[in-house]
Amino acid sequence: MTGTVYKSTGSWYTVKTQLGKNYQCRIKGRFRIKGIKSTNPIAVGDMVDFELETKNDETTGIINNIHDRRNYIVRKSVNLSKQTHVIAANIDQVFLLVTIDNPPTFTSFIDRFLVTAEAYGITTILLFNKIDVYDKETLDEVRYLAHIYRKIGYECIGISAETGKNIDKVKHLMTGKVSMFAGHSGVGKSTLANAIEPGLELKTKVISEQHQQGQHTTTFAEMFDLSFGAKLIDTPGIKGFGIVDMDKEEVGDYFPEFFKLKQDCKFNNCIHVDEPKCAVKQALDDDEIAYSRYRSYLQILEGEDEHYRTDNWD
Ligand SMILES: Nc1nc2c(ncn2[C@@H]2O[C@H](COP(=O)(O)OP(=O)(O)OP(=O)(O)O)[C@@H](O)[C@H]2O)c(=O)[nH]1
Ligand SMILES: [Mg+2]
Ligand SMILES: [Zn+2]
Repeated sequence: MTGTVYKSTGSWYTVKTQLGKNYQCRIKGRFRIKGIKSTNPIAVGDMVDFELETKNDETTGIINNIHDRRNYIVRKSVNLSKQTHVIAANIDQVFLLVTIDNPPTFTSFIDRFLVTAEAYGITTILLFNKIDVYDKETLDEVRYLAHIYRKIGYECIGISAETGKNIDKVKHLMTGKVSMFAGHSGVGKSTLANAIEPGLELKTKVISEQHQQGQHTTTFAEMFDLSFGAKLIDTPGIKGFGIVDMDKEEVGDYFPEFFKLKQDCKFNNCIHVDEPKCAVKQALDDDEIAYSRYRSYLQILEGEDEHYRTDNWD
């Protein structure tokens, strides 16, 4: 039998067949995919083959093969273990939810996420959530960030999962596709999912309860079939985002606005740091490239992991 992984809790996988039947499956023995060293061999979105096994009147599945992935999103933990974890596989697009405060999302995090998505060729749309509670100054910050990222080519939408503002636009973009919701814990991923599909009733948490460290409301990634012909993967909040190993010369290719200028740099292997006649640095001087983007670029180049700067948010 063949199916798609809808949920994974570590040892059990919920696999849905094309006919819409769910099976609880396990992996037998060691299961490794060439080239990826990750803590989870199989992720939500994976296509797998499995055999049924019945014991004591209970039918479960044993996964014996995983189909090649079209793409996947990984994160590297920023703790000492440096292990990578595949968040989801075979996705069409990611909606990265960003909030300015409660919790704060810094550009270093946004940029790291975008680099990872670019590296795997996955379209990312930025959703600036909670615009219903922002004061004028905070809204200006949203506009400024949206301006920076739109100029690069990323679609940006200001939304409120609470009031429903611009939710129709998100639904429209999701139709006919597999979308993943990503972002820090507390940005409103599950609240947005509930606003889009009221029957889902996913668990969400009030902000005051969330201040205890290490608290995630959503603990496992899970895929849902929505009523308007869309698939959604809700994911647990991610904190720091370590970039999976990349060559220094490669990093700039995943900053689309740098990549466009690369051909104008004097040296074709320019990494836009100390080289003379660098088109990227020229564009930075001319305010054509945002300083925050260049700063993120240098951090990634130096291999610095992102350390999330507040203690309360996970
Ligand atoms: N004012 C306002 N609050 C929101 C909005 N969206 C979400 N919230 C609140 O933010 C809090 C966190 O929302 P969740 O949906 O649980 O956040 P999450 O991103 O799923 O968090 P994790 O599952 O921990 O990753 C809840 O109290 C929501 O009510 C919004 O648009 N406006
Ligand atoms: Mg959630
Ligand atoms: Zn250059």
